[in-house]
Amino acid sequence: MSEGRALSRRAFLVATAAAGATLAGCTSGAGGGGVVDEIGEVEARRPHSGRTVSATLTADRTRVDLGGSVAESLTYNGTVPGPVLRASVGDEVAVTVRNRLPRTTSVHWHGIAMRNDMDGAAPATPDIAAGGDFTYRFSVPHPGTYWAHPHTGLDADTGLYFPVIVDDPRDPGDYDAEWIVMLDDWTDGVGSSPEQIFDGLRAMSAPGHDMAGGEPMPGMPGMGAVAGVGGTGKSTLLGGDAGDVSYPYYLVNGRIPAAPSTFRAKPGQRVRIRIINAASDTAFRVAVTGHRLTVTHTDGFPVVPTEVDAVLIGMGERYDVRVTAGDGAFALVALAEGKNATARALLITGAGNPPPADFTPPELDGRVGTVADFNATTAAALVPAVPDAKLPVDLAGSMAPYEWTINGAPFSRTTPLQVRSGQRIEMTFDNTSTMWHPMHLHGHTFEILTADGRPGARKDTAIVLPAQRLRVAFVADNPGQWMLHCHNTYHQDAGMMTRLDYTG
Ligand SMILES: [Cu+2]
Repeated sequence: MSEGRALSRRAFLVATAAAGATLAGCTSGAGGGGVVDEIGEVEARRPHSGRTVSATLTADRTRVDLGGSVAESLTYNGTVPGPVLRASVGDEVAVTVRNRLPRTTSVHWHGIAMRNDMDGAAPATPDIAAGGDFTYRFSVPHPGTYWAHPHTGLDADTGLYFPVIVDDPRDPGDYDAEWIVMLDDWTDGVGSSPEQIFDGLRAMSAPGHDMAGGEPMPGMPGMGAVAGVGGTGKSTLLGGDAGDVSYPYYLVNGRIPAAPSTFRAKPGQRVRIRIINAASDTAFRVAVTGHRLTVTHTDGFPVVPTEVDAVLIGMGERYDVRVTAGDGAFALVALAEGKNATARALLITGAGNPPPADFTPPELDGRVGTVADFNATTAAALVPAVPDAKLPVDLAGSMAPYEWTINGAPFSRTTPLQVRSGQRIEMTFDNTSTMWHPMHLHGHTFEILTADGRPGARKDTAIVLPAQRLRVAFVADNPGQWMLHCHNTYHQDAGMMTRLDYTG
C-alpha cells in the first residue's frame, strides 16, 4: 500500500468514526461487498425459532430516584437499570429505540455474537440521530447473561443500561430462582458529569502542570478542581491503581446502599445470580453474607462449577453464580475494588435483620475468584487448533498525558486488526501500562489460553493486569468490522480502542 493510500484510508476511518450516522453504506465501503454478503450468509446459518421479541426504548433525560437521592440523568424508559430484555435462543429481537437526547446515541448489545450491522457501534451500525428512531433487529445465537449500553462518547457513564437475558429452552438450568444484579458506579446528576470528569482527567495532565514523575500532586491547579477525578486507592487484585475516578455512589440495581433493593426467596432454594458490571471505572468484589458462591458461567458461557467466597468482576464482565439460600436476612455486598466503598442489595428468605449498610462481610477476604480460576466446560471449550494468525494487542498509556493506546496509537489514528473468515486467531494482550484494562471484543467470545493447556474461561471481556500478557483464542466466524476496546469508559474515550476487520 502506498503512503498516499495509507493516509487516505486513515482519514476515511476518522471520518466514519465521527460521522457514522450519515454513512449507512460504509460497511461495504471499508470491508468490501463480500463481507456484506457474508453477514447475510452467517445470519442464515444462526438458529431461528420463528418468534420475535419486540420492545420500545426511549432514551431521554429524566429524573431517577436512587433511593432517596434523586439524580437527573439519561435513562431508557425512565428507570435505572432500564427494562430487562428477555429472549430465547434463535428468537429475533426487534427493539425500537426512540432517541430523545440532544445528540446521537446507539445501543450496543454487549457480548451477543450477532450480525455486525446491528451491533450498535459505528461505523458498522449507524448511530441514531438526535430526535430519530431506529429499530435494531437481529437473532440471538447463544444463551447467557448479556447487557446493553450506548457506544457513543461518555454516555456509558449515565443511566443508559439494561440487562439482556437469553434463555435456552432445551436447558432450564439447575436453579429454582433467578436474581439479576446490575452493578454501577454513579456520578451523573449527583456529582460531576462524565464530561467534567473527562475534562478533569485531561486537565490533570495538561502542559504546565508539574506531574512529578507522572503522579498527580494534591492541590495542584487542575487537580481536585473536578470532584471525582483521582483520589482512588490501590488494589492487590488489580495489580496497582484501582481506577481513575472516585464516585459519589456505587449502586446495585439502581439503588444506593442505604435504600437497597430486595430479592425474596425461600430457604433452601438454589438462586442463580446473574451479576453484570455496568460501571465505567470500577471493578467490584462481590459476596453474599453467610453464603459461598458456585460460579457457573463467565460472560454467558458455562464453566466447570467452582466454589468461591467472592468474585472479582471488571467493567463489562458478567459472572453467573449459584447460591443455596440460607434462612434469614442477608446482603449481597459489592466492594468497589480499591475505592473503600460498597454497593449492596438484600436477599431475604426469613426473619431477622439484614446487616447494616456499611457491613463488609468476611467472605470478601476469603477465596476471591478471578478469571484464572475458571475453566470452560467441555461443551463450551474451543477445539484445540494451531492458530492461523496471531494478533498482538499492545496496551499502553498514561495519566500524563491522559491518553491510552492500542498498538501504539489512539483510536483516531488506529490501524485496524485484520482477519479472514474461518481463521483461528490467537490474540495476545500485552499490558505495558501501570493500570489494569478490561478488554472487550465485540461479536465474538474468546477462550483464555492457560499455561497448563486446559481450556480457560470463555469471555468477551477480560481483565488484563499491569505487566500481564494474556493470550486468548477465537474463531473468526462473524464477518464485519468489530470494535476491540478497554471497557473503562474514560480509557476508551481517551483512545484505547481499535477495530477488528474481516477482509474476506
Ligand atoms: Cu483501560
